[in-house]
Amino acid sequence: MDTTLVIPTYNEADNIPVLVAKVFEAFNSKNLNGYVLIVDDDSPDQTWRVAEDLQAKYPKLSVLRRQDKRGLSSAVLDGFAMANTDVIGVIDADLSHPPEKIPELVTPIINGDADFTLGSRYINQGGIENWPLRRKISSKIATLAVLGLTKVKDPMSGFFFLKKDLIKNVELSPKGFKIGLEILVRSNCKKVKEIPIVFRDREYGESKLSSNVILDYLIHVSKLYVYKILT
Ligand SMILES: Nc1nc2c(ncn2[C@@H]2O[C@H](COP(=O)(O)OP(=O)(O)OP(=O)(O)O)[C@@H](O)[C@H]2O)c(=O)[nH]1
Ligand SMILES: [Mg+2]
Repeated sequence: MDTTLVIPTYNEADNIPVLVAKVFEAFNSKNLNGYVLIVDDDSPDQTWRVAEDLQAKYPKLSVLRRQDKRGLSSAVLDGFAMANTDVIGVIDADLSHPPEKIPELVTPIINGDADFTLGSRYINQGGIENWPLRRKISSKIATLAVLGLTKVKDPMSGFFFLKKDLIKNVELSPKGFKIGLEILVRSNCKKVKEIPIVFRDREYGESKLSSNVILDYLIHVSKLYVYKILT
């Protein structure tokens, strides 16, 4: 089984060369056949160009430059739709998620032990480095808000892999920015495995999340509760 890792980017030109090198190193370390697909929303810092230049060095790297769309979840879903491997996944571009953990997340899916795996901050040996207390608290509250939706300990994780078949007939909305949560709830996946990761705050570049995130999040979660009640 081959894997496609989607990397959504918006102004990540400084991060992308470092990340891509680490991702292929991780795939190769365990002899996994992995592809990388960068989905860039026409970043003003020309992340798409930096990514395209890397293609000479990495033949398994593709770049999708979207000039008519914006948004993290829709970028991920467009990437998933383009991927033609059995396993698909996502990682943030800002080196917050440890790429060396990729084999640990991909292998249970290849072996049939899981349909969905995620890098989890909230299980034993997982954690968060250098986040201010304010952010830790809001992340915890956001996680508590979805207790009725899923048993997963870190359903807000943006670092996850799944069997592509899991979402074959599932209608997913790109509106919220927690696309992993959207997939977990709407696919009703039971074979989930959490792998501990230590999440690190970004080193380069700025956060893209606007001040509307809390409201957007509450709307997204409410919709998922309605969905859950109706099904
Ligand atoms: N294609 C695309 N990617 C996006 C968009 N918004 C964010 N991203 C990417 O999605 C990932 C997560 O975004 P971040 O800005 O790191 O969000 P965050 O981790 O909650 O915020 P920070 O803590 O500041 O890093 C990064 O790889 C971003 O480049 C978007 O509109 N389009
Ligand atoms: Mg980030």
